[in-house]
Amino acid sequence: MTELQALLFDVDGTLADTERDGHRPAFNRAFADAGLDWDWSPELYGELLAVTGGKERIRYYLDKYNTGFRHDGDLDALIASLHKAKTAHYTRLLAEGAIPLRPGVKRLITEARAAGLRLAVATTTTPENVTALLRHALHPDAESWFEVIAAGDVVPAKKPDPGIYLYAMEKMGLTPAQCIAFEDSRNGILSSRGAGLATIIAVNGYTRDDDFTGAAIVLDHWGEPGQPFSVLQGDAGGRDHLDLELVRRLHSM
Ligand code: XBP
Ligand code: MG
Repeated sequence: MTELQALLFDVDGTLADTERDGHRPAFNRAFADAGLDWDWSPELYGELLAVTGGKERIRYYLDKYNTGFRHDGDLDALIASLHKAKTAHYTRLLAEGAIPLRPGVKRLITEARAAGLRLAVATTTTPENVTALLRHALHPDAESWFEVIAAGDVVPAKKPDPGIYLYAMEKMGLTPAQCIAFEDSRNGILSSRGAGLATIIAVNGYTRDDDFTGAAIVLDHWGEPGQPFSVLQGDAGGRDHLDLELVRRLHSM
């Protein structure tokens, strides 16, 4: 049995519930700044989450939900500028402390660091978004706790492509058998499993009904002592929160 060496974390939906009240309003503010009347409701946003990556999501919206939109200039440039404004709004929201970490995240990361496990991030979101979340929601120095922050356009294809996880492991000199991934969505698990990783899922409001075939376990959240998780799929061996012992057990299954 290969010993567990590293924990690889998705960010959006996994470390924090960022989509509905973070990314979504940031997109809407960027649209309003540009004089566009586009408004992504919580329901519509749930459908747009089929596509990962903010720039890719705007394009998908235009292709599928706003087909009447006409732009005389360079559409790629418009999307890039909307996305830049969105990132500024989103990181400002994080700096204001608008988005907390999900239950159990800080405790597990602290436990993993104390045990000498290596940590990395593998996400489709923009690198500044990761830095801002880690700094404002986890710890001012938290960026330095992660050996690799693999994010955004560093790989040619975003999740569900496995590229971002493969990139992180290559940088760390680790094999999939030495790592475990933490995810929240169908696109996330397709990426992590595609990279050969055992995967722990904590769902959120947008992903509760996703297909998580192949997950080591599916939880409603990571749990805290006194704030137990519910097991939606798999076997937690009678435990009620995700600690390192349970992570190691799930990795060895
Ligand atoms: C996250 C995403 C991202 C964010 C927006 O997916 O899909 O696109 O919603 O980020 P995952 P950007 O959790 O699977 O990584 O606007 O910075 O692209
Ligand atoms: Mg996610």
